[in-house]
Parts: sequence; structure tokens; C-alpha cells
Amino acid sequence: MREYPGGRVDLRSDTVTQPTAGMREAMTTAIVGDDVLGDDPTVIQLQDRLADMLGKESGLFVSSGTMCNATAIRAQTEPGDEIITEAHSHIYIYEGGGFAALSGVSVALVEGLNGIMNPEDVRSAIRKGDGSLGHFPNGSMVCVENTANRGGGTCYPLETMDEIARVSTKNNCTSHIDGARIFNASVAMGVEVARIAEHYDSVSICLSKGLGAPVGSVLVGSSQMIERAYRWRKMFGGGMRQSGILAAAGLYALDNNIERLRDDHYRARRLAEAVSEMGYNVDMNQVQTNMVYIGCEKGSAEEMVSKLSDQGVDTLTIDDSSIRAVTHLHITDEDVDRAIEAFAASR
Ligand code: TLP
Repeated sequence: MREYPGGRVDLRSDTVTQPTAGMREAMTTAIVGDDVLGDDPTVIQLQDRLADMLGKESGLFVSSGTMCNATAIRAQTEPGDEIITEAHSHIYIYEGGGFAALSGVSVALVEGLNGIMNPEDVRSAIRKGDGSLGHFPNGSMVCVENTANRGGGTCYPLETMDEIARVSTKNNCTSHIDGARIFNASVAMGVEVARIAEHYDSVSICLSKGLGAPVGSVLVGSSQMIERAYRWRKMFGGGMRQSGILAAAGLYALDNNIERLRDDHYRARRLAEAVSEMGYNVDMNQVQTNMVYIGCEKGSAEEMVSKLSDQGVDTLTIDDSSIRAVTHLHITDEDVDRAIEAFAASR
């Protein structure tokens, strides 16, 4: 399904998806209220629906994945605490240091394998103020990213998810999933999102990645935690009014765009196999969902992106020796063919 203007093949991210005709129709006909006053029925419906799907008590609609993680951290930590997360996680790399600025917490980093943390490494990264003569911060929240973006879009094995949650609880930490792409993990693994999140206190879910909504994320967890997050959302300036118009896009996405993530995964795999056969450096173990990370010679990533761009294929520079291509709602089989040709011509 293409449904976006222009003849380019945009593989920069699954965030580039534009609302399709059906989604726009759902948005225009949405019944809205004032969500700050608590009476937007479409927002309430979306929050309840996702809380239910994830097996949690309550949900909170926020403007972005970044705000979702920020509110989750602020609602579950105190300044001076420490969060534990993977060394290349979105929370650490791509959220502007928001955990430090907005929640006043420090971070303990765990080096994962393809973005996947080992439970024992998580355990040894948890430091406690008590018993340290006041030296250590208080490790109080473990954040797991599933799928792991910089790991290549990898999925956490269920046992690892469960074990990390167990380690967190045993060490008096809350556990959070940055589930920006948790539905990709669910579809790829054939496991319900509720099962993936079963032992976790909170989950942030993005509607504006592979699910194709223009804006929005939902934080789910216990009613008590969501009450605190609700207050912090307001203080962060994230209280929205007639946001039902955006929530309607989210509901449409849940009805129409989950199962089709399988197509994105298939296309990413096809692209990865083709470019790998050409001699590009792709770790096929990492290609589990809708992302392909391609290694290039040190210092040549910008040049590679620009060569592909000259042929109408847009990708993203990750660092000076790697680029990323992401499949999504608007990428067709023909687009993958075009991307493969562009890679062949750019060697
Ligand atoms: N990721 C974006 C960029 O910010 C890197 C992308 O193109 O992949 N968690 C994860 C795991 C994410 O990948 C992202 C976005 C977010 C959170 C933040 O979502 P937004 O962009 O809505 O704040």
C-alpha cells in the first residue's frame, strides 16, 4: 500500500508513514471531547483498549514515544535514583538526556548482545544507596527495549523478558518496557503482547511507528502509576484537548495495521538477504523484524546514504560506518526491488 506522495522509496524509518485514506476518514468522524477535562470518549476508548490488550489496569495517551518513556520514568523514580538500561537504548541515546533533565536520575548502562540484555548483567548493574555509605545512587527502575532498535530490531526471547522482570522485582526495581515496536515483536514471535509484558510494571507503545498513526503513544500500567503519570504529563505540558482526533487514528491502526507488520518483516528480510549477497555487511541474526542495519567502510556512511538518495532511495545514517533501512506500511515489493537495485549500483 503506497498512499503517500512522491516517487521516492523512503526507508529512513517507520515513523515516516502517513495516515491512509481509511485512517483519515476515522479521524474526521471521531467523536471528541476535552481530554484535560477527562471527557474525550475516543481517547478513553484508546487508553482502555491498549491497557486491556497489554493486560494492565490503565492507559494514558501521550504525544510521543519519548514523552511516554519520560513520563514512565518520572512517575516511577525519585531524583537521585538510577535507571538501568541497555547501552544503545533509545532512552539513553536518542531522548536528549531527558531522564537526567526531567527526572533527575542517573543511568547504569548494560552492554547487550544485539541490543538484548542478559539478566545477570542487569542484576549486577543494579546499585543501591543503602549499604554503600551513601556512595551509590539508588537503582530503582529497569528499562527494556523490545524490539531493540539499535540491536537491529531484535526481539527479546520470552524467557529473557521474564527473567529480567524477576531480577527487577527481586531487587526492588520497577520494570518498564520501551515497547515502541512491541507489536513487531509480538507478530515476529507469535506471542501476545500481554504475555510479553506480563511481569512488567509499565509499557510504552507507539502508534506512530509501524502501526501508521500520525501521532501518539500510550503508557500502560497500574492505575496508581498512571495517576502519577497523568500529573507528570500535565507538568511536562503534554495535556491535550480534542486529542480524540489523534486517538481515532490509533484505534484504526489497532484494527487494521497489526497483522500486516508481518509483510514489513518479510520485506526487510528480502532486502537484507539481497544486499548481504552483494557483499554488504549485514548481520542476518539481527534481521528479525522491519529493520536492516548495513555496515559500510569507516567514514563512508554519509556517502552511501547520498548515493542511494541519488537513486530515489532514502536511508538513515546511524554512525560513520553504518546506515539503516526500515520497511513500513508504504513500502511495496516493487519498492524493495528498487532499493535492491539502488544498493547494487552504489557499491
Ligand atoms: N525512534 C526513531 C528515532 O528517534 C531514532 C526511529 O526512527 O527509530 N523508543 C524507540 C525504541 C524508538 O525507536 C523511538 C523512535 C522512540 C522510543 C521515540 O519515539 P518518538 O519519536 O515518538 O518520540
